[in-house]
Amino acid sequence: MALSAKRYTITAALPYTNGPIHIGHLAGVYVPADIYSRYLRAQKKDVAFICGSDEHGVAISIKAKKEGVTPKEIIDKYDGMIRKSFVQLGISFDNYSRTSAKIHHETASEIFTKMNGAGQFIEEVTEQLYDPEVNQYLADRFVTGTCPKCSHTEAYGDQCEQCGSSLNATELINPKSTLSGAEPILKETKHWFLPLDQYEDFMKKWVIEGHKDDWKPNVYGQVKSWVDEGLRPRAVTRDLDWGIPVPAKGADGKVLYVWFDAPIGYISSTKEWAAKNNKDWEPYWKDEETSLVHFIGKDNIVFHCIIFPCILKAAGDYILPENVPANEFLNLEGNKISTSKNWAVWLHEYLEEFPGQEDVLRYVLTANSPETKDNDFTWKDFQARNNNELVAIFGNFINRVSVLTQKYYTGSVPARKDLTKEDIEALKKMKAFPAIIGQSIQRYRFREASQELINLARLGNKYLAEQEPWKLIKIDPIRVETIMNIALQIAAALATVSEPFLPHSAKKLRTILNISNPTEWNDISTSDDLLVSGHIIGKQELLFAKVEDKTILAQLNKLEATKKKNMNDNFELSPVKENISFDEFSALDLRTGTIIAAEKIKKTKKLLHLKVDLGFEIRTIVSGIAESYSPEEMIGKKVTVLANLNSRTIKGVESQGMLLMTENKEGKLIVIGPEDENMGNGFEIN
Ligand code: B3M
Ligand code: ZN
Repeated sequence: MALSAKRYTITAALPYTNGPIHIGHLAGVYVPADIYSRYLRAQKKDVAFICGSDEHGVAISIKAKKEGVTPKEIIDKYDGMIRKSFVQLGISFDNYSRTSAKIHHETASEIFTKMNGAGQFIEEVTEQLYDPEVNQYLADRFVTGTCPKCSHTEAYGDQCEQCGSSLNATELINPKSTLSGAEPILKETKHWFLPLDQYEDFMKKWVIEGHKDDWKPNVYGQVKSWVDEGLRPRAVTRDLDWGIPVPAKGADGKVLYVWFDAPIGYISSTKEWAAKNNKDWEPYWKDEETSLVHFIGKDNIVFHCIIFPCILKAAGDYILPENVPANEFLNLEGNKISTSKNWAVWLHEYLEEFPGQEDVLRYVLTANSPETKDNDFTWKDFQARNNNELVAIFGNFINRVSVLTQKYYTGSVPARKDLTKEDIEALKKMKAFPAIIGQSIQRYRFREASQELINLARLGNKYLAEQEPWKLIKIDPIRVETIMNIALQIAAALATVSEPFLPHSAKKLRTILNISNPTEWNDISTSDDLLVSGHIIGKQELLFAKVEDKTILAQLNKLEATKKKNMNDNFELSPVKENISFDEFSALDLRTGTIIAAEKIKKTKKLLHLKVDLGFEIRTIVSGIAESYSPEEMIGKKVTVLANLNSRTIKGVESQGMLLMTENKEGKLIVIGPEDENMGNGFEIN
């Protein structure tokens, strides 16, 4: 694989401005896209790295409704937040625009108008889902129902997030309005449809035959299965009040479907960038010698590999993506990341809580990237990767080199003398790394690339450990000059090749080594001196800091608190039962008690055989709580007992009463007893 294109248009999925960025977004899209773009720049390529906020669509309307504010307020808030956090993390977009920008409305309208004029849509009145309670058509996220493909019960009107299928709202089984909960009715309305069925041959040729070997199997496989199933026309307009008005006759009150306008946002953002930089945007989208690459998450595959390419093709002289290296999903501590459940590590919070450790997150998300399968982010792994890899390998090597250079030569790079076999070998290996890392990046294997980066630091550590300059310094100081010179070359190579992955640390490393013009990536393999002898390195400082246990614990506690909150927030309480008389209540004899013995009833899963001290007597109670409490946990517990319940024989044991209990959202039974530990037994509750 060679980087032979004349220029590169790299896009990263436009984030919806209905919430902040989390680690799932970063691992799936922005970190790999940034590594790729930074690497291309290091190769002296002409790159436009393009992104922006996706500000239309139902996701935004829903958020605004929920918070009782206007969509504009929502998009302004999150657009500001997202931009700032991307900058802090070092995501090096050449341009970050927004789809509410004038240039985008114009560009999307122009493309629609051109396609419409060329007869590329089918205008048709069809029956669509309609919410009779709020008088609104339902599409996309305004409606959920059961997916006809995989039976997931919460599929959206345009897509099922479980199986990735793209859907028309009318295909949902048991549809339900997310606005009112109402069952939608069907109502006629006119829409503009993109006849995807007419693009089947194009898709077969372009992707199924053309990208069989160079697209990731997960991406290729998804596209192939859709094309094999047969493509159906898809509406590209909606009856909504938030979006880009449809520029056509008879389209009052209609807007463009968000997935029609959003990908065009890449083009508008490129235009905005070109205008700011006195460039021509067109070659970045129209010249065959441009390589267009879309970085996205797997839920966006259909839009970037089928719908948008068909739009580009229909719109005329546009190029098609050369690759769409979509990632799988990242989970968090074993559970699916969820914005609505606040189950996420939010970028803006991370940046606040881990100042100066931006690169740690970049590194962990790369080293554990969901490239070929879903992956799990855990705080323990975060700590381990930082402490065992960044600190113990990379940081440790740099620290040894800079401390010893200061100590032996007051910071001046010593000259190499005669080289041993080991020296030659170390230099040779070092020179091979830029190409090895580059190859992995070019193949979109960012995890592998990040491990090769650490391997380069490992090489340096191993070399020092074997040569032991700290032992030789007294016996053979001349030899030590050569050793330290070679170690310094490796450190300088790291300053160059770490840049795409760890831009903040690469900068710091350049300060530590006092280099303003690091050796170019491609020159490392042929350069003999990345640092010339006599060069004075900078002040020693630590490149990476250890992450302590208490920091990890704090994060885990935060997640635990979220779990608790969700449990109580989302609990559906049962309706109140019919009233009873006071006499009926008084008829219940409730007593305080203490469990004095507990054991499992054999051959049952749920039952415990309990002995309860009621003060005036000891009762036997059989209780179905074995899946929630172990016998050991029960012994000594204060409980409330219904003491005048007819006895029942369960599994051969006579049960003489019942314990009061409730059940939490996860189905765990919770024993209800007197709060006071010193409460005596047998006291009546009334
Ligand atoms: N806003 C994606 C999403 O977060 C969507 C991407 C648009 S890319 C043109 O699923
Ligand atoms: Zn599905």
